[in-house]
Amino acid sequence: MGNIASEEIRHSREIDSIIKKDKKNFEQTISTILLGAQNAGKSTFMKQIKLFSDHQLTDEEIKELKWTMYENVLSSVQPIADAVLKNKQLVDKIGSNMALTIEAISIQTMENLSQLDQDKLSRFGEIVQLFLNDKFIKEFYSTTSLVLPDYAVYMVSRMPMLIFQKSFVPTINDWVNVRKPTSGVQEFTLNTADMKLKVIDVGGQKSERKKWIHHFDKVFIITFISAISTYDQEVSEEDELPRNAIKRDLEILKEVLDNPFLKRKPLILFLNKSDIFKLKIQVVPLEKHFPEYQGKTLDYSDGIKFVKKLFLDLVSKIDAELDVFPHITHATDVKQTKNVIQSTITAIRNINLQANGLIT
Ligand SMILES: Nc1nc2c(ncn2[C@@H]2O[C@H](COP(=O)(O)OP(=O)(O)OP(=O)(O)O)[C@@H](O)[C@H]2O)c(=O)[nH]1
Ligand SMILES: [Mg+2]
Repeated sequence: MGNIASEEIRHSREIDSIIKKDKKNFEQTISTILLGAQNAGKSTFMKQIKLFSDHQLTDEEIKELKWTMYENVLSSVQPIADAVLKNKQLVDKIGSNMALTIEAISIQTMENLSQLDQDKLSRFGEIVQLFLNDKFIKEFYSTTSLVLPDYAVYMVSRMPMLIFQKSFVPTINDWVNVRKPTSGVQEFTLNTADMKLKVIDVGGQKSERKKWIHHFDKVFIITFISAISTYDQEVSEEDELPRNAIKRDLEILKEVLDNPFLKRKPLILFLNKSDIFKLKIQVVPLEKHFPEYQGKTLDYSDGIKFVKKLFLDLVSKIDAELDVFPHITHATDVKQTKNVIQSTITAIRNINLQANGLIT
């Protein structure tokens, strides 16, 4: 009898100690840093993480968002306007009035826009809309090989006339689709039922990447993002020679994994912009940029498998034992990304429990 009682007490003490250890564990803040080249989608993930925790846009954010959208519209339409102005045949076709309109768009600056009163700003929106509605220009930009920013299609679809109006209130979709390069660092802590997840967002431009190391000692898990839709792009940063954007991402990832602070840190890998990849792979063969590709030509699923393998092979070459959690993502899709965030949180929780010896 006495033996059974002492056994029960011992067992109950063991459970108490696990709960206590667990509680301490859950009170911990776990940090991850979003890494990747510029334009990969890091800040978009940060926004999605905020939305995951029911973030509402503040007045300040809405105001800033409007101006970022104006900037994005301008930098989407200006390359088209400049290209039209260089095309003499097209200028003859569209007529002198429209040519003047296009010149007004071509020379516009954000500084100038910021000094306009609301009426003039709306008038500018109308001009942009006239330009976009012109049938010759529509035909031109739907067939041209001009490389426009990723957000151009979205911004053009958002009816500049509408977004330059006083009454315009940006939406959550606008928020996740705008482009504003990050400089410096932004942190956000997501409170889940049983842990705090601190997410650190940094800039991906080469000059910003030099600052990443300052945060590495706080990081528990690495999140690396690559825009896989860039498989056909040559990029040249600062004074470097141009190189394929995916190969550049692989080199950045290699540097990250080789960093002594990040040795053995688990890796979440977001192969992002899968929506653009899906459209592009139907017309731009992967083998044109990666001659070693042996999958079916113009095939989404083989293409994804190949790109994923490039990243996983690199990781296992550096550390065959490393925990890697790859996801194919479309970060501007709120619903899909919510699921990705949920499964990432579960993975991080499990890694943390394992690290604390609470599960094997
Ligand atoms: N179509 C599409 N656009 C995306 C996706 N993810 C991000 N974007 C867009 O790509 C642009 C760049 O995204 P950001 O999140 O600002 O990129 P970033 O990695 O933070 O860039 P830096 O701050 O310069 O390092 C934005 O306009 C996003 O809306 C995606 O999966 N699909
Ligand atoms: Mg950013």
